[in-house]
Order: sequence, then structure tokens, then C-alpha cells
Amino acid sequence: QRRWRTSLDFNALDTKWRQKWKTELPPSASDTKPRYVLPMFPYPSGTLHLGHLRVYTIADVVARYRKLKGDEVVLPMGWDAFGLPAENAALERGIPPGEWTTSNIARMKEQLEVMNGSWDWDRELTTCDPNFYKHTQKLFLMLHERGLAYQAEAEVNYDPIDKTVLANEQVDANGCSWRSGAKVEKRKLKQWFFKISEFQEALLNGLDELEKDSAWPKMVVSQQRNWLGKSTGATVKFPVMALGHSVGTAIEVFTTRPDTLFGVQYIALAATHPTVRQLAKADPELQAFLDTLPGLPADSKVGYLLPGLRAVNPLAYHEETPDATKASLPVYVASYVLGDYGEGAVMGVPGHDVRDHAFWTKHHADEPVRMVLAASEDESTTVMKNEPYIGEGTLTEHSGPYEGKSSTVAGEMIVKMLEHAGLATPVEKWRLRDWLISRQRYWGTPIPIVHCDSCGAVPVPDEDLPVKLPEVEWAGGKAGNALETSPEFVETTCPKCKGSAKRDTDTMDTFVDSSWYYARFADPQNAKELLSAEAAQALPVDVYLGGIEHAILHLLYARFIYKFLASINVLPQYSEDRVAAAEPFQRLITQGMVQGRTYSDPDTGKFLKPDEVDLSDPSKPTVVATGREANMTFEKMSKSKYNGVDPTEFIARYGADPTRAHIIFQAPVADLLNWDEEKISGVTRWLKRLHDQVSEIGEASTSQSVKDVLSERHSRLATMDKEELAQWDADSTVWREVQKTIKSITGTYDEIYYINTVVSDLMSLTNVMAGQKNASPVVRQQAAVELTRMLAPIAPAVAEECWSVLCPGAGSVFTSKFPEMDGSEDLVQPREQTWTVQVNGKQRGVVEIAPPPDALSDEELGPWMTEAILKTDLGRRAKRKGNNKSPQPVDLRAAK
Ligand code: ANZ
Ligand code: ZN
Repeated sequence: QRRWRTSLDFNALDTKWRQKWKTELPPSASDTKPRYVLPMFPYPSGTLHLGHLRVYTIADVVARYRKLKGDEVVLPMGWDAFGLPAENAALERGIPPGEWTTSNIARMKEQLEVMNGSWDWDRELTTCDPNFYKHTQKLFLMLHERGLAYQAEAEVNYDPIDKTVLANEQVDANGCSWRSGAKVEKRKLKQWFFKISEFQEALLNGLDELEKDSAWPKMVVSQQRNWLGKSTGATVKFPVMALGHSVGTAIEVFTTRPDTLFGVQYIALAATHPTVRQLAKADPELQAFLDTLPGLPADSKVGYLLPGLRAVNPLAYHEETPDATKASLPVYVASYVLGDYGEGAVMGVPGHDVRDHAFWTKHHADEPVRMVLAASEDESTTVMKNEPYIGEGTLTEHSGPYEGKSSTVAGEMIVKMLEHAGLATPVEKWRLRDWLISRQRYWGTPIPIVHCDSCGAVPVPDEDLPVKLPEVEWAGGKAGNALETSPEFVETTCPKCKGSAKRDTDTMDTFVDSSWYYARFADPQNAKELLSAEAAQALPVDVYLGGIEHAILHLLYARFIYKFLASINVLPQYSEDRVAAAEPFQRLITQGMVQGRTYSDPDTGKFLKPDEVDLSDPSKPTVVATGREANMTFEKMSKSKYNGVDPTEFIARYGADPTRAHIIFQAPVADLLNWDEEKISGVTRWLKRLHDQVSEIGEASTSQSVKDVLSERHSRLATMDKEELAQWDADSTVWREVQKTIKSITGTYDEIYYINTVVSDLMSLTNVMAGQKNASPVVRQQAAVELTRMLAPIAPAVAEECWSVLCPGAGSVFTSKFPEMDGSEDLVQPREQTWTVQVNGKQRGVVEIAPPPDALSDEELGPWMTEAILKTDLGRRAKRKGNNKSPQPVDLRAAK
């Protein structure tokens, strides 16, 4: 009966240590830049889900590890609290969005507490708090002052029944309003934009650094690059012949492939193209067609042939151009042509572009597709093809005088020639659009602009910030922008001329809030400025953690605003020439999704509710209604699949530390995590065993260094008796494992993506220690001390409890240091190993030799073993019998 076998109550430990951390852990401090660890802040939807718990656990593990490594650590938490769901909830329940949000935050904050997170609650911020959005408004004005916030017309979704503008999320797949069911219209309204394009070069160049050493995932870097979409090409003029209407003399298109110009077979215009708008006035059929476009899928190949309009290939004027290229071209309105890209017009090349090919073969099924270039010179080019050839290559005879030239050369020559004739201009194009930040919604940061009939758009003066959201009656509330219908908000005086004026009633996209919140965390209480120059030194974020769903927009906007702040010296650590290098997130860690165990009916495919599936035999779940075996899969957790797991309930059942260890252990950070509740028993048992061992060991004496003790004994190895040798072997085995574990775990914690192996390494160490009860007290004690410190980032309460047993009175384990290797590796090499020796295929006996040095390569190992064995008695005998040949006890197979 071992008295130290305790039954560990994890929940009691959590509570005990969380209480102590609050009162007894001084905030870390250092002179250098703090280590800034930041998980993406949550939207306060009401409850934390397991995906949250996963990323917050990883972030907390990283932060606690850095703290143990001696860094000052910043690990803040806040709330991305503006946005549509709160407004929808308000409309549905008649309670103010702020109230809904505040109660959600309270609930989620509790959840964040029980996970044993070491959050800097002092830095907590909420984006819907006027103390925060005052500065979001200031940020807007700083952009406005420099011409980087401007108003322009843009298309919005308009609900004709509710008479309001809708967010994209409020329009369903059929293009109807979520509330009224009305068919949504596109309307042009004046909207606010941020001129992100001003920073496009810097945003592109900054990616080079982020790509190095995989500081950011490769995938994310390339998605950012594609979104910026820098391409070079040309605008080309196609003269038009119009019968019966005046539509100008030419249509301009943007193309990145002037080398395909001989293959143009039609022109396609966007619905918003000026020519189309003009023609639609006199053509009801065209107008009717345009009305069907909103809500069509992006890849739709719907088109409308404009009657009486033909275009001419600019190459038609060249004598040597083949007749086919000289023929006039039909002009379409096509749904796949974007109104706000390039010229809003495309030269259709069915032979060499996928979308053009699909469009052409739909509308001209039995006309040939013209191929004007091929992969290689001698490839035959049949005219009719089922697939376009989209690569670059060599131009064929269908490209007339350019036959035999490469795409690059021909493209340049063609543009140059047309440029001379005034028919083309070379251009650089970016896919990136300026950022439309206006939202016609209530629950967002009000735009701090006043519209005055005589002065125009006037910025609200700093001293009048924040422009606060008005109180609004929500009971029986109607859809739309409650700001517009609030006279107390709208009616105001002009800051310039003091005449009567109206406030802008748009609010900002919530991505504006999240584009700078990480900077505010450095100085969250500053009432005067976004952040002080001094506080800015805490930036950039060292490790940013979050989901891959933010790979594009959020990160791009945050990078833009960071560069902007750097460019106006709000972040003084970046000199003017380093704006491109100013990046807010040094490392980006993207975590994988958490999936839940999901049961479905094999006959109907329907997801089964918990009471519809019989789990009495866990290996064979059955459908209660039919008795048939249910299908079991892992899928993204969602209410409709009845596969969700509540983190708080889970923690209440198993304890925070086992839950954390389970999350970390189950999968590498970036991988999918299939949530399997039963598997937690493994880590729970391990933590108990570990705690049992520590309890058995008791208080550790720290007066001796293990290395000194081992070193002294090592010098006496030759004179030791059997018993002493046995203890030496146990000691060296344990200490060797401790050193090995320190080495591998330190690397893993630094690297982050594979911290799952920290748990398995610590499990191995625990097992080795348990298997070496012979080891001397000092070694066992120090091994337990090091194990406890290595465990602390993952299971902080269990580690504190162990620490209090091992080092009573030494304070928190987090005021100690993460272990470092003590240079004893050579000392604790295994003394001898037993090998079975074969000579010429026959087993000849057993030898004891020290193990080969780790540094030996596989090729070196054989000769080294031969040498070593020859030095043993058995080896010498074998050599003597060996016909006096050179020593040949070859074919040595080791077997322990
Ligand atoms: C003819 C052509 C032939 C094209 C070919 C491509 C391949 P990136 O590279 O993304 O910038 N395009 C131009 N304006 C467009 C618009 N408003 N809406 C939809 N597509 C548009 O794309 C440039 C290419 O996209 C252009 O080059 C044009 O098609 C098309 F074998 O011109 B290309
Ligand atoms: Zn005025």
C-alpha cells in the first residue's frame, strides 16, 4: 500500500491555483521588448466553442513557455464586438445589441477563466466600447486627412421592401433578402473607401520576409499575393461599328495576354459598362436581361448579344493579318465580366482562356474555336478543340506575321506596334480593390464625418470624439439602419460654419476594428491617442495565432493599417524607408479545425440526435428507430449535426489541465483534430501517475547539482561494486532521458506546430523515471523538478501542485526557469551494452561493450563494432582461430 497514491481532483487544483495566480503572480517585467503572443480575438457570439478553446490553449501554452524562458510576455484578450449578429439578435428579441453583446462577453470570459489561461485582463478591450471606437474614428480621420479615406459611388444590395441596404451575408443564395424575402436590387450609392491600393507595393514586398523560414504558412503568403494580384498587360482598343446608335468609337479591354490577340472571336462587356448602360435606356429587352444578373453564380456564362454592334480587331488594319482575324466581332454583355476590374470589358479568346472557351462554346456551339498558339513549334493546331490551351507557347500560322515567335516576344511586339497606332497602352494591373468600409448598419463604429451643404464632408474635430451611437428603441424594431431614423443622431451643426448639417449615418466594416486592435493592446487605456510612442515598442506581435479563414482579408487589412501607422510615425520604430518592412505579425500560426463525432442514418443520410442513436455498444452504434448500424464520421461541429461539444462542460467533467493536455496531444497544431472524448483517459492517467511519483519523491534537496554528483561517481566507475554500478545505471538512464527531453522539447516549444510531441516526450520521461526506482534520491528529485517545469506550460495547475511538493516555499513554478541542458550528456552515456556476436554466420557468444558514439554514421558503425569486439576476449579468440587472416569477425548482428 503506497500512501502517496492520491486521487487527484483536477477541478479543485484548477480553482486553487487560479486563485493563487491572481494574487501571487507578479506581472513579468523586463527592459527588452516583451514577447507578444496573440490569438485572434473572438466575436462574442455567446459561447466559446472547441475551436476557440484549441487556439486559446495553444496561445496560452506558448505564452507560459516564454514566461518560463524569462521573457516578459503580453497575452491579451478582447472582444471583436461590433457586427451583424448582435443587430439581428436585437431585432429578433427587442433588446439593444449592446446588452446582448455584454452578457455574451461575461459568459465567454468565464469560459476563458476556467481553461487556466494566463490572460492579461488588464489589457482587455471591446471594440464596441466608446473608449475603443473613439480611436477607430481617429484612425479614420488620420486616413481621411491624407486622402486615404474617400467617398465614391459603389454598388450595394438594396432591399426594395424594407427599403434598406443589406450586407452580403443578408442576401441568400437566390439573391433574396433574409428578412423580407424581396429580390435584392443592386443600387449605386456613395460609399466610403480606404485607399489600400496606396500601399499595394509595400504589401506585396512585405510578403518576401514573411515567407522566409516559414514565418507565415506558405499557403497564406500565396493567398495574400494572389489577392494583391499584380499583373502586367495592356489595354487594347477595339474600334466599334454601331448601327443606329452612337456609342463612342472604340471599346477598351484589359488583357494580360496580348499574344492571343489574333484569336479574339468576340468582345464581352460587364453589365455596368457605360456602353451597356447607355444601350439599356433604349432597349427594354437588354434592361430585362440586366435585371436577371444579380445573384447569379460567379461562374455563370449567361450572355446577351448586343444587336447592331460589331467590334473590329485592331490587328485588322495590318496587311498580313489572316482574314479570320479581320472579320468583325460580336459584342456581348456577359455575367462573368467584372464591372470593377480592368476596363470592365474582355476580349474573348476561346482558344486560350477557360472562361472565354466556356462562353463561346455555349453561345456559338457549331462555330470553330480559333487556336493561335501552341505549346511547341511543331505541334499541329487543329482548329476545333474541346479545351483551350491556356499556357504560353509559340504563335502559329493563324497569327500571321508573328508565326514562330514566342508568347513573350510576340506579345511585346504586338503591344508596341499597336501603341504606335494609338490602339494600345501597356499597363500594370492589380487585382486589389480599394477597401469599401461603409456599412449601412447601426451596430458599428460611426463614421466621424458631418455633411454640410456649404462645406461638404467635414471631419468631426478630435475634441468631439467619440461620435457615439444613439440609443435606439429595439422592441418591434424594423430592419434597416437605425442611425438614419434617429434625428438626435443625424441632426447636428457643421464644425466649420456652425450651420445646420447632417451626420454621416454609415458605420465602419468590423474589419476596421480588427485592423488595429492588436496595436491598441499595447496601450489600451490611453485616452489621448491610439497608442503612445513608448507603448508602440511592444509591437509587432511575435506570434499571431488563428484560423485559416482569416488568411486573406483580415490579415491584409491589418498589414495595411500597420504600414499606414508606420508611415505616419505612430510606430516610431519604423523609419520612413522601412514602411514596406513594417509587418504587424512576425509569425503566423494557423490552427486546424476541431471536428466532432457525428452519427447519421445509413438509410436516410440524416444526422442523428443523441437520443436517436444507441451507444450501449460503443464499437457498434445503432439507429434507435431501425436497429441498423449508424454511420460514424468526424465533421465540422455544428448545431445541425448534433456533434458539438461544450468546452465548459468538458472542463467541468475532466478538469482544465487534462483538457488542455488532451487538445495539445491529439494532433499537430495545423492538423484537423477529431474530438474523441474517450481518448482523454490516457492523459488523465498520465497526469495522475506523474503526480503520484512526485508525491512519492517529496521535497527536493537543491543543494547538490546532479551533474557534479554524477561526475564524481563517473570517476569511480572502475572501482564500483555491482550494487553501486546498478545505481549508476539507473541514475544515468534517468538523467540521460532528462537531458534528451529538455533538448527536444525546447525545440518543439519554440517551433510550436508539433507541440503534440511535448506531451508524448513528457510521457516517456515519466515512464523512464517510474522504471528506475533504483536511481538515487538526488537524481529522482531533480528529474521531477525538471519534468515539472517542462510540464508547466501545458498543465499549469498540476505543475504548480507538483512544484509545491518538490520545492515548498519557492513560490510559483512560473517564477522559476525553464530547464536547460547541463552538459552532462557524455557523462551519462550508457556504460555497456550486451551484444550477440556471430562469426561466419555462427553464433559465437556474447560481449559487453560500451555503445557506439551517437555521431557515427551507418557506414562507420560496422568497422567501429568490429574494432570494439576484437578487443574483447571473444574477439581475440575469434581472431586467433581466423586462419591468420586479417581480423574477420564479420557479420555482427547486435541483439540486446
Ligand atoms: C484575353 C485573354 C486571353 C486573357 C487569354 C487571358 C487569357 P488577371 O491575370 O487576373 O489580371 N479580364 C480582363 N478584364 C476582366 C474583367 N473585367 N472581368 C473578367 N475578366 C477580365 O486577368 C486578366 C485577364 O482577365 C485578361 O486577360 C482578361 O482576359 C480577363 F488566353 O484577355 B485576358
Ligand atoms: Zn458648414
